[in-house]
Amino acid sequence: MSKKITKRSWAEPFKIKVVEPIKMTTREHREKTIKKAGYNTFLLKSEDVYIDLLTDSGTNAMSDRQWAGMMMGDEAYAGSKSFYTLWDNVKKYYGLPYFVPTHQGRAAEHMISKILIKEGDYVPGNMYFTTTRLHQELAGGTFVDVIVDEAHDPSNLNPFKGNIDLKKLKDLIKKVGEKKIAYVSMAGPVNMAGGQPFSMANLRAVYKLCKENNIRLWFDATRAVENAYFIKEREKGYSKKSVAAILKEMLTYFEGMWVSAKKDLMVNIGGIFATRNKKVFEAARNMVVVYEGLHTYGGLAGRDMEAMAVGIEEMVEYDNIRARVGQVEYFGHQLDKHRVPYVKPIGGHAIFLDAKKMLSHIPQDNCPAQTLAAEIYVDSGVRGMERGIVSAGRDSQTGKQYYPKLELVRLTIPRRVYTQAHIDVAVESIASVYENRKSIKGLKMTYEPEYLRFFQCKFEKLQ
Ligand code: P70
Repeated sequence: MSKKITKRSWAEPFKIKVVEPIKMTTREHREKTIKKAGYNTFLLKSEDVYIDLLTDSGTNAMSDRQWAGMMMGDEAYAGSKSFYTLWDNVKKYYGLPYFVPTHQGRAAEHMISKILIKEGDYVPGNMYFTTTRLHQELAGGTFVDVIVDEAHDPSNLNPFKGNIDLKKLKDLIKKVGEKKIAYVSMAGPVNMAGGQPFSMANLRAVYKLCKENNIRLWFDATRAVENAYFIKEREKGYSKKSVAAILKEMLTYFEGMWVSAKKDLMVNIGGIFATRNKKVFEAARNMVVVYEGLHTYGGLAGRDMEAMAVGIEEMVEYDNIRARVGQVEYFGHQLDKHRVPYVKPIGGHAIFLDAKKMLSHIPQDNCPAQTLAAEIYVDSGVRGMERGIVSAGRDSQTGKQYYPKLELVRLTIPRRVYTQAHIDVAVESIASVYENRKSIKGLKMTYEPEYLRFFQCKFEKLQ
């Protein structure tokens, strides 16, 4: 007699129509290619990678509807129909009236930083993000981390480790005065903390505090749909609300947002700058013509805007976001079977291996996460990304090295691209590297560029 089935499986809400071949290489080949790349996974050629978990940015599979939209793109220099189609969906799904397209997220970050930050200002936020902080600093601001302490502890199970610590924010306001705070920069889920969300209750409290002190509140909504999904799953009072309704409610608390559309929107390129503040909008619309292109295409082709418009509709579909986060959860649960340490709770877009724990014999100065990412690549051709001391970089004023508490390797899942079998291969490889950890030695940096060094720096293996 078979056992009674009590729990049903879920599956992806799509089937595969087009495939792109990938191929496994030999260990010998990978040893050569990673050495040539200076042990930096960003410097590998993608043809030398088997399963690419470097990022979910621009690496997503578009739907047939999105591809059909590409054919409908209006490539007019001014007043493109595709721009208006996209603007309609920005209004409808994010609820913000004013919109400027950009070629990707950091272009929108550049604009908001230049518009709102004055020399000597502070920009508090729930943990830094590399490009976000750099643009804030280049505009003359100083980023201040006001995320809850739990975010820095990979094994703390708080379901909302992306929350802002209100006391930290209040203390900063008291110390520097509200006039010195350009805006509060809130992201969700928090990428560098392991894809951890903030709660609606926390957002409401932050909004109230900002309002009382006349401080603007801005949103890095790059993966906001994942945050909305976590609110639905984890926060009291939200289980019956749709992801779309939660997303829209989140946006009511912000003056504006920037988005890297290469994530939630499941396109290969694109960014959004949107706000309810007409003055800020006018400044952005004027700035975009200097750096990006006319305000009705902002560095994008008409077809890109068409694909983004469809992506907005698909990103909030429950089955879609559940399968997306579900695949990350599956990855984590398989790793649990091998007792591999990673950041918990499992985040929205990636598994973040705890390299500090996995390679506890390697001092932080010898870059345990950078080392681990290189070792996994050599073992199986699976590519991940360092998120530790190398990514943290240096204080822009003193040049001193930052020492982040988290030393992680991010294995990011592109949306609608890989199957469960690919995840199984990645899990086996990580488990095997973990088993053989004692023989692994650290790295020494040999080349360091000035900005966002993690993209291009190079290393040598310690003997
Ligand atoms: C990633 C990508 C991009 C990103 C983001 C958040 C929360 C803004 C942006 C910028 C790409 C990346 C960027 C820097 C270092 C490594 C990887 N994140 N805000 O893989 O958007 O890339 O479109 O300019 O995650 O996480 P864009």
